[in-house]
Amino acid sequence: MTERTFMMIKPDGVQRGKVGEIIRRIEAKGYQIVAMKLMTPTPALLAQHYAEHVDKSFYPALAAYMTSGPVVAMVGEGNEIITGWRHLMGATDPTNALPGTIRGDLARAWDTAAIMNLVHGSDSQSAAAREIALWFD
Ligand code: RTP
Ligand code: MG
Repeated sequence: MTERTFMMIKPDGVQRGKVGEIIRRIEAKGYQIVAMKLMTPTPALLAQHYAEHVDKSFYPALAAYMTSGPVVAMVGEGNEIITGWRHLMGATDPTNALPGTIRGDLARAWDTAAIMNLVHGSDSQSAAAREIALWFD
């Protein structure tokens, strides 16, 4: 089923020059990028985006990481893209992310307060709809 998801290259991906490599992998899979912009998230936007995490102990570190510089916000479209993009990203913790995934191949498995893992993808259809509406007009 063709669907849309919200995809993001996080600040470490932009700062470390991984934008081209990550977009290459998205396009190699056959997914279409139907919207894209470079922007630095405000703390308010980030708190809405990560509403499920705002009360967690790691949230201050996550907010500092995610507002540290520009991100690439994208809407992707393709068959089963919500699940497929999560597979392309790999596991949340780069230590556990398998080789062949973006996080497994490119993220640094450093011990930092926030897990810096290059990319984000919506985890359900309801999250995708909510996040696309939040990040794009
Ligand atoms: P995302 O939402 O960014 O696509 O990542 P995810 O679903 O794989 O992971 P999630 O559990 O939603 O966590 C969101 C982001 O918060 C950071 N995090 N840090 N220090 C920690 O224990 C910790 N746990 C999560 C990561 O950047 C993670 O991607
Ligand atoms: Mg998540």
